Amino acid sequence: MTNKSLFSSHHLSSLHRRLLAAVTPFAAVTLLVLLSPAVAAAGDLEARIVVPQGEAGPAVIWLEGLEGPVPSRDAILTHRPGGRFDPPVSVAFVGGEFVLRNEDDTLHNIHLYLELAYQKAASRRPLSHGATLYNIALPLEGMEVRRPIKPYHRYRQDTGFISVVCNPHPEEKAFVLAFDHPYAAVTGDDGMAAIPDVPAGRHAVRIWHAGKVSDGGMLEFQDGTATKTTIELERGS
Ligand SMILES: [Cu+2]
Repeated sequence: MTNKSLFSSHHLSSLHRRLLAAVTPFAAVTLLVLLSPAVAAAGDLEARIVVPQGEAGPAVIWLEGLEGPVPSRDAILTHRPGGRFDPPVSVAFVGGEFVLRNEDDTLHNIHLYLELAYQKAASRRPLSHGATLYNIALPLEGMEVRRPIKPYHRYRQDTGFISVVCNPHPEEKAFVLAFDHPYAAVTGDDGMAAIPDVPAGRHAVRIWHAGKVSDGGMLEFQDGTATKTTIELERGS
């Protein structure tokens, strides 16, 4: 971009033109960036998710249709003593790794399935769990195996989320939702979830809880302002 095109921009107020005229060309570019409405600050989402009475467990909240820098973070899934999966519900980010661990002194395995919601809807012989992503045997305490989180693992309405089961112990279950953007979080024990730095605009909210995805409506985000919302999930939604 030449200086001429910078100065002729219709976005510039007369004050900005005078400021630009008073500084060197290099500084003018810097100043333009600071004043440009395209360089938006972002706002945080603070959500409280109320699950139906009698139901429990974490929920996952995310924003649809946004792109952003994917966190470089691994998704750790551990078999605790007794065979409990920890955490029972988590988010994973494409490009990281699943870290699959056994901290129990007996054989467990970690079997990740992609739900394949479209296959369940379309087939007369639906797969009970979906398609296998990874099926890892962890016969010894202290074992750890890593596997990549791939782009096709990400949550989409037609492919669904990831169910985790232990084949020898069918009661041991966990759930993972993988994303290729940073705008997703799991609720804590208090039902709160925070998603930082959401770009300004109106975005669609989705919530996963107990194996079901709910539409959380549209939320408006403004630069530098926290958006707070409480979402009450209905039974069977
Ligand atoms: Cu097990």
